[in-house]
Amino acid sequence: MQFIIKPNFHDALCPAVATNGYAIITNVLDDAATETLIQEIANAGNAAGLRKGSEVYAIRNLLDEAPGVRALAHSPEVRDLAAAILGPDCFPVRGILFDKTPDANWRVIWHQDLSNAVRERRETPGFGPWSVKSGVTHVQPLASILENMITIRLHLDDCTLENGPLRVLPGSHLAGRLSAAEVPEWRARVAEVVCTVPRGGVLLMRPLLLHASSDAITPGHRRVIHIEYAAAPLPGALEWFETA
Ligand SMILES: O=C(O)CCC(=O)C(=O)O
Repeated sequence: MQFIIKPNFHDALCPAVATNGYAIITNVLDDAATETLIQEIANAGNAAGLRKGSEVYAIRNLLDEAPGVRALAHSPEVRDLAAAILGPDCFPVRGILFDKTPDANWRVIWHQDLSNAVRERRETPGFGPWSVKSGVTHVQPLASILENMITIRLHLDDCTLENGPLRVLPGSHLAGRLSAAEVPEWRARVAEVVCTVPRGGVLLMRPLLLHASSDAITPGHRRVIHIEYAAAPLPGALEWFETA
């Protein structure tokens, strides 16, 4: 698979992620890579897609379900984006596909991403509650784990104002894990940014960044490959679900 990475992306990327909690880079995937990934996603969706009616709106455990996405997550080009933030030891720990279509349309309210996928439940101080999603154990870790992660969202379609882009509150990733009461305070204080991203582009975001998205208002796909990276093992006997 071929990718195109803009030269010198590090210059703007690191300060933007540090201050705002997110950054957008265009032209990361070329057209051929994007089409290959769309095919991979379609095949994986047939087997493992979460559906509304007949249409797939998400695929969990994406690195297992789509070998090409695992290759993408480990490719030097994409991994380098994570390494710019986390350092050279980073590795992908979870992959999810998100799509919005006319029949499988959805929204999410303001939230932080608070769950890690792990191999099995091992009680660990500061970790919990636990849940199981698509057969995989998840746990809410200490905030310090989430503060040292980065998510790379690769866009396989143009994501415009019309098809439910992610909206974010810049800087909210610096406030730790927020209580339900703190979320509306952040919304009142900080103007949201709508993250439109062209096909082939990437949105990097810290998991603790407050984000939301609305239903798509025009028909079509809004496919996003969401890959989370970490750079250190989990404490105690806990293990990331994905380690290689
Ligand atoms: O893709 C979206 O619009 C929302 C994704 C989301 O809620 C998440 O990553 O937690």
